[in-house]
Amino acid sequence: MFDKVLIANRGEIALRVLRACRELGIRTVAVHSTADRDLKHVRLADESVCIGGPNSIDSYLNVPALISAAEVTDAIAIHPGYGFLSENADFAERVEQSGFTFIGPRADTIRAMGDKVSAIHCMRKAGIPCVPGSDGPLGSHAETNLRIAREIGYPVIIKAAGGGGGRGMRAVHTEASLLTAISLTRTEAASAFGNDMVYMEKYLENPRHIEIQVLADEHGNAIHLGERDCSMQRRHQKVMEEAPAPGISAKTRKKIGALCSKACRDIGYRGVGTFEFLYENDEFYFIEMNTRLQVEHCVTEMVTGIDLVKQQLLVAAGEKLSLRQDDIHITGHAIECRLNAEDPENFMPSPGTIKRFHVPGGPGIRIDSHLYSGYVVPPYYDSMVGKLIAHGEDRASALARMRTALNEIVIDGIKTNVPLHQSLIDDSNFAAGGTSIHYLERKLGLA
Ligand code: MV4
Repeated sequence: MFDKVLIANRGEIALRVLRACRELGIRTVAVHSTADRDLKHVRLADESVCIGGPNSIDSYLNVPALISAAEVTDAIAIHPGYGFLSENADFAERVEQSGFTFIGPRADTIRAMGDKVSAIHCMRKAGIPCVPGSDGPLGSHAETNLRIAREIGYPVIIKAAGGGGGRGMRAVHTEASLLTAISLTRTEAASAFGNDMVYMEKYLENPRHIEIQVLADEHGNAIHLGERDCSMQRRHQKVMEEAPAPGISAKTRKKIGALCSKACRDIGYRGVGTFEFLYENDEFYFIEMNTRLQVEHCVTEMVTGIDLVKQQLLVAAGEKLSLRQDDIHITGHAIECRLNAEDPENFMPSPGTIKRFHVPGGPGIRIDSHLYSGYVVPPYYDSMVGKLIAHGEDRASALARMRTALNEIVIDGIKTNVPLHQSLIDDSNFAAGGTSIHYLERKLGLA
């Protein structure tokens, strides 16, 4: 196992990774910006290094500073967390070229999945069901593009190969607007991603977002840990996630899960990963693969009893997976509420000093947060300040525990989205389960 790991992230995920390292007897190096000296994990880490100014570009995205910090502290491996450099293939390559282990997939896997056209190509070849579409990038021939859309049938969606996570896409409802939509998406993609490649898919109008968690070692073993429903989102920011997804049978889980683990073996995947699907009329359609640990990994941990971060560290160190598919059982139901430092009315960020922080407790309650009384939430980073997770023997019990916990939690001094979660937990459509990706925005009157 690694002797020392550098945690190239901040906030709750840096703390989560630190805890997993501690359990495995790994020493930790925290890196932080000048605005983040008082982060909880910085105090708990064995060593810490200030790597630059408050803006992410000067610190958490500063590759030379991160590599130098690993060099001066004699770290063996670098954990990228999520966001920042976690899906940057060039960073993974630089880490490995500098003699450290990147805790994640190989750089070429990250690169292949980062290009959405190439990701879909890989997955189609591996037998994963994909959205009917252009089967490759669109060319510049107008008649050909019109014919592709006619064959798929309207509505269609134009997406940038360099996009993902909701960036660089445009739905097209009529033939009259197709060619303009292609040009506009192409131009935006060129300036946003430095890549003007675009592709076309059938536009699914009311899907759910269901993703499959996978875990693979570098010896050709891969398993899946079931699915999560992440449909409750606003402007491509997930608000609540749950596992298992309402209405997905054990038989369906086994079928789609087996396809994902087989695809991992086919592409030589290593580490934790997520296959993102749209789910409509009882069918799964692959859209993207995430090559990082995700924010919502906790709901999978709660229903499987597996520590995904520990597993991630073990496979990164070259160990063989000790878990087999038959060892994986889904027990009960888990829900996660993302806690954001934001105004619950207008969603504007609400940084500031935490005057009081009281955490809820009791059976089945977990809180992953770096907050403490007196901590100052800086204005420079993502507004997520933690996650509240409730597990119960079934969905109704998880919901009841979440309702109790949301009533107990105290975060004074800043505005948070706790009131939004309270209204959602009491929403009758959410309680019924299986609402679409558009539900929350429509409820809020935004769409
Ligand atoms: C789609 C789609 C409908 N049809 N693709 C948005 C984020 C990116 N991961 C893919 N996205 C979508 N792709 C087809 N063919 C609708 C979305 C979409 C969405 C997907 C998942 C979660 C939230 C979403 C919100 C709006 C649109």
